Amino acid sequence: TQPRPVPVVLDHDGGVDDLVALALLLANPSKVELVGVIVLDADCYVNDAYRVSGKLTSTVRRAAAAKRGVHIKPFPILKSTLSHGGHPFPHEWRVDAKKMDDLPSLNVPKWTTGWEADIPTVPNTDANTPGEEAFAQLFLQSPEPISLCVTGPLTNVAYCLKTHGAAFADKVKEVVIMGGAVDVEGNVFLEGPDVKEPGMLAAEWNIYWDAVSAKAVIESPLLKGKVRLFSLDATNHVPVTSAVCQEFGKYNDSLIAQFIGSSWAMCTHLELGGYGKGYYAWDVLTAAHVVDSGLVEFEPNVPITVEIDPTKRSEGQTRRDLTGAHGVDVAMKIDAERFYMMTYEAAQFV
Ligand code: AGV
Ligand code: CA
Repeated sequence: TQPRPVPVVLDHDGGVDDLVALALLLANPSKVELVGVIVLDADCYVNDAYRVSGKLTSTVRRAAAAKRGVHIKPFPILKSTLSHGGHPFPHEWRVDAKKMDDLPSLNVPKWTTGWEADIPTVPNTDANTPGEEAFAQLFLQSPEPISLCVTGPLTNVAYCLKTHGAAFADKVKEVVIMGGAVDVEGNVFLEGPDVKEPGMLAAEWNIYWDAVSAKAVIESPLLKGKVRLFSLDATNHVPVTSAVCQEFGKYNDSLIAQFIGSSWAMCTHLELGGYGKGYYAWDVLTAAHVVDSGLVEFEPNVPITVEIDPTKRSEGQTRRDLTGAHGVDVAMKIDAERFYMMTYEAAQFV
């Protein structure tokens, strides 16, 4: 008999790959039961990414019921009110969710009309409850531990730990995080008048955006043994190339293939270099682990410390710290072929 699908919450920040990660989770209802999604105003403008999350969810849910007789339970989609002014993501990246909101595959009337009404609220919360608190309540009110997949900065999770402590942490089965760069270069390339020094920084963007929250989560004693880190060490193995993108043309009769293919097509120009230096399936790989835990081998219990000193050039760096009390599991060996195949399979779901 099939094992029961694992309950999963996705905490994302509306980048192209965050939303492709949501598509991957939605397309695997026999493995994953999404019980909630929260959107953070980091690598997006939160209202755009909220709309994309809602329309994508309604599209896959309604099409799965109509075409496959598969019933995906509705789940809350929340907007975090938290922000962090320090290091905003570049505007050119943050507008990607707005472009995705206009994709034809997300605007098929029968799949999206009235999508807002498909979204339930979290029990015991109302319209005045901030999204991050409703997110905490998803865990507190759950009868069983939930797998938490975080594909943006760790701001919401740090809020939950700070506000609810062990009551929250006890309901977390594992926290699977896209973030950091352990043995490889970071990806925060900043130049300009407001930057300390031009050139490469040591940090990865999700950690850099809110290093204090990242430190609180990655070094949390309450989450000991539960943190799995998908740093650039792993995600560097899954570039989004034109060849990968064009493969989705084979499945163009499917809505999810159209959605992923056209979303990736907005990113492949970064192969050419310049600012940003390539696009990767960072968050999709991270989500793929909760669908199929056989995809990745971890280096277990790596003691990691997060640099939070804003006067240092290495702010946001995640480095090995041999004096650390306990470590996190860091994804190191990736079966990239198997990963890409998973995305092509998901593309054909509806
Ligand atoms: O550092 C990777 C994280 C992932 O969560 N994000 C993008 C992914 O959603 C920030 C980022 C780094 N480089 C980027 C990013 C780029 N070239 N475009 C957009 N976002
Ligand atoms: Ca992201």
